[in-house]
Amino acid sequence: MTDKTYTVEEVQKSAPAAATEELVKWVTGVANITLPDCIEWVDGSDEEWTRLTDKMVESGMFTRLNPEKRPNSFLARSLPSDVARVESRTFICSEKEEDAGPTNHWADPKEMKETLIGEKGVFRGAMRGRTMYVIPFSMGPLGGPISQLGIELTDSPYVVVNMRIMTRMGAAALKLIGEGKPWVPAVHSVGYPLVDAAGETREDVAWPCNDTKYITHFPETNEIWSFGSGYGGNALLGKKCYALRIASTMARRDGWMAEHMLILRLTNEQTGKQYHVTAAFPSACGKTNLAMLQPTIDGYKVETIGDDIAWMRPGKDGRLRAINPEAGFFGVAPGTSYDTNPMAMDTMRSNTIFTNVALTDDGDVWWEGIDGEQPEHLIDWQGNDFTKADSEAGKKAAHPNSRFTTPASQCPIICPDWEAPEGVPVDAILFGGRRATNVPLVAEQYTPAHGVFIGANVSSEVTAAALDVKAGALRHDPFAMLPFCGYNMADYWGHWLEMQEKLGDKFPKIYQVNWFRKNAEGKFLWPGYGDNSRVLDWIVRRATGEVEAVEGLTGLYPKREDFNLEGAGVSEADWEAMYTIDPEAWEAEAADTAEYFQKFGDKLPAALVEELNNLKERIAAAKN
Ligand code: SAT
Ligand code: MN
Repeated sequence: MTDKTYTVEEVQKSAPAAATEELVKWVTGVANITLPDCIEWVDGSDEEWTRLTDKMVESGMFTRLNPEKRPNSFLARSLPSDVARVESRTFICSEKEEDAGPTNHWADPKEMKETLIGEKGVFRGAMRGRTMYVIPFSMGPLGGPISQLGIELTDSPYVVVNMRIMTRMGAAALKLIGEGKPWVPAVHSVGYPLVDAAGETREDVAWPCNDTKYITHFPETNEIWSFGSGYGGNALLGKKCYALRIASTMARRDGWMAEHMLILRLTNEQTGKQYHVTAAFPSACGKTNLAMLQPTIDGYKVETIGDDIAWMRPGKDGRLRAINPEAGFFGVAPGTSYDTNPMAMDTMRSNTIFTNVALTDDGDVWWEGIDGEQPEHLIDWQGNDFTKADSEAGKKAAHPNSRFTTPASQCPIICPDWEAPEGVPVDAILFGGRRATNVPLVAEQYTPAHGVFIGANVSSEVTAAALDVKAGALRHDPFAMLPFCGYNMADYWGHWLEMQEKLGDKFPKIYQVNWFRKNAEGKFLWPGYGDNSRVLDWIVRRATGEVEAVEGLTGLYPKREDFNLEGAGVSEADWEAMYTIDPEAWEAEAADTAEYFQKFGDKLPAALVEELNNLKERIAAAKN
């Protein structure tokens, strides 16, 4: 058979008037590699959403949820081989290997391009029999000074409708591109063509994907090419691929920061004073819950700005200003309930896409940890009958990394300024991970460089958010950016130190937090969730100079009498246990840090070596 080939003139005719010649040429080029049946330029309209979701219900990719319970909402079930990010298949293709650094998988850009789009490249004919969608999108409020544009080409309608929730997608973004604003090209294919090179056809499946996967980034040319997966961060290329990996390299070049952080506003209801806090935690460690926190102590109000990514730039006043580049939340479903995160539950009442959760007999969603009794009968995330006996046998009805994609604008406590193009001024930065031992509830930096040391030292017990990393094991996840930093991690630490230097005392103070410490019986010492407001309260009172801190081994600790534990159900013994800092255990931590730092050779900033020495000195003093 002879494949359809596209001419620039033909593609131009199908394109909206705003499409530039450069864009049309690029689209034509990719179409002539991937060979789709047709090209569709998406506009982000309601009509388009309805048409695509109807089509997916018809094809079996989507199950429409009961409109009386969950209006305009859908369930998708992926294959067990495609349920999360695949870190081992994620590549940074910089010219020099050392620019990807020891924490990334590096590939030579020329060789990778050959693998992707060479004569035998995986993208060759990858879209045969499918529609190629052209998705113009903005990360951040349209036209804002911190925002950036992109175009994703994809053969997945699932990606289109998810991108509509997660980004500002469609005609308005294309208009800005048409006006000559720079944009990042991103190409995605599920890698499941419906026609082969010989013209043989095959039926589509509910979740097309490919066992071969490549999630690739070319930081020098700002390109993204992703093949073989339809899931989350592998496929919604505005998110981790662009807003973190590519953006982190752009940010280093241009003097800003792209971070794996939530953003919230905390208002003191007595004084009316507002504080903005950003916080980095590894995937599936509770960023969404903290972003939507319902304080258990009086006097504070929390409003949500973002739950996953923060782009931060120095403002005219010299302070760091943050925007959420996303427009939706792609949150972990299991464990989310009216008890743990009522605001997330209310956000997803309608217009939401659920992936890999369970289905109830009345057409609603269910997952482990949701409110109420487990129904007698469910359909699990793989489409099988599921009863309480299955739960008792240890099976899960929802996949541990099952997700909701839901519009941020529907969050009842979304901050009125969440779309302020110039962002909000950041007052404090938190770093945390899941640590059963050693790390106390909250510690403040001694100095800005010590703050960077705190970030560089984040370790966390691995969650289900990555497919190919053993869950439960402790791993270093500096700044919660291990899977997301697009360049050498040691250079990234250097960039933080430079930004601190540039902003001087306007740079926000850094705090280490840990909600996950356990006692000897394996029980969590800290209630977490709404009670994390107590930690924010202490941080704010530090900022106003109202309370002093005590010098501890890993940072500045709260004085017990300054910390509001009233009604928290935390005993004095629990508090003691959270602040038991064993110098021997920290000696082992410091030795481990020293070994980890060695990976980075002479790129490791001297300031971090000094901070490690300072820690060792504090340990030695504590042992005496
Ligand atoms: O990368 S995803 O967007 O799939 C989710 C995450 O790991 O935070
Ligand atoms: Mn994340």
